[in-house]
Amino acid sequence: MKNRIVGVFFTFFLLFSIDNLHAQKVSDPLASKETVALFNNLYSLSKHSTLFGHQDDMAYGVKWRYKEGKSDIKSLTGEYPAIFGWDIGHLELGNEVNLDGVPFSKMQEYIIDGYNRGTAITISWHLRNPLTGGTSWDTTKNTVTSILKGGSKHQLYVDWLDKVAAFMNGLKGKNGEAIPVLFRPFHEVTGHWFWWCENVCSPEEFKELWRFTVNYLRNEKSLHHLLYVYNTAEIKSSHHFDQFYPGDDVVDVISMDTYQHYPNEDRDAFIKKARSFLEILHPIALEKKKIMAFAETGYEAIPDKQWWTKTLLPVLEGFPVAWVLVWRNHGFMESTNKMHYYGPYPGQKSARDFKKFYRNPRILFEKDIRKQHIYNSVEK
Ligand code: BMA
Repeated sequence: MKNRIVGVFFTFFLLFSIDNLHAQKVSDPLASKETVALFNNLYSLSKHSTLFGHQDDMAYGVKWRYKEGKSDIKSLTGEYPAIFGWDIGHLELGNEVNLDGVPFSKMQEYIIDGYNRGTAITISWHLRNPLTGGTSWDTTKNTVTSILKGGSKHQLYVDWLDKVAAFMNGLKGKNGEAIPVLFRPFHEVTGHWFWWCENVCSPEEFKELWRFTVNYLRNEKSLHHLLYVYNTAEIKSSHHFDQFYPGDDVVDVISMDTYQHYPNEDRDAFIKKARSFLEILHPIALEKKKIMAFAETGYEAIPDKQWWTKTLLPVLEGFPVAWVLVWRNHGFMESTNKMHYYGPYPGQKSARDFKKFYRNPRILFEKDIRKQHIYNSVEK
């Protein structure tokens, strides 16, 4: 009898351990409890739901700037998005505003507001070229080499990381807890337009840069409220994805960005392209037990009145995408002489269709996500 009881206990213990061995896990062993909760909640929610996100949503929109409580998405649906995207480009210069003119002090307030609403926060970083002083789009060769250990600009890069750490440390909830951030540095690595992209940076250099960055923020600056989002542009194969992948211990989310281009890309072509990338990500995310996301997308000025239900929803169909984020609503852009926005607003051509998209039970907005209490741990 005693042996049988021991046997039963042993079996349960074994099953429990095996299950734990295979459970999804945040990459930072010291991650704060809200950060672990966010990771676990997004991981499980993604099986049936996708958070809708918008870049710079609270700061400005088409034909308005900095109006308290305003948001193009909210004006249309009555709700904010479920995830807010922000960019800290130019923080490294010590500037007061980011590369698109958003004051960092306001950005911190918006992030805190978003967190208090129970929504998720993601941050990208269009940092300047540390070698030349140019923009992120200055693809001078060997820029990455210059900031790696031993490089002429390494110390400058470390100083920049100190500024990032100070900003991240300023994000605090009501009880003094750090606000978890889905941090997406060095995005679109498989593109060819940033100084860290694959055309000007080898896989080894990229991985070293990523690992240095994460380890510095995690171990030297003791930031334990960041989830790291690895992000590609176009991906041709799982091998292509893997080439630049810096390692499971420094990545929590795997994601890609892709946009529909006017006028030479029709609906079917875009759906096919975006799905082909997600098809590559999907088995990798499953195998690694990482969260999967569609970190940036959109169709500039949304010329297709059914873009949301006839293009974006079919792209997502069948994939456990935790969030999909559309880029910023700048409005009229002097430099290009055209409208630059990706989210709808009242009266916009796709507004009606967006409301349909909003009502789709799979797509989550502010109120849905608040109910999920993503920063509270749950027994899985
Ligand atoms: C790009 C455009 C730019 C902007 C940059 C960073 O896609 O929106 O105008 O400066 O993102 O937000």
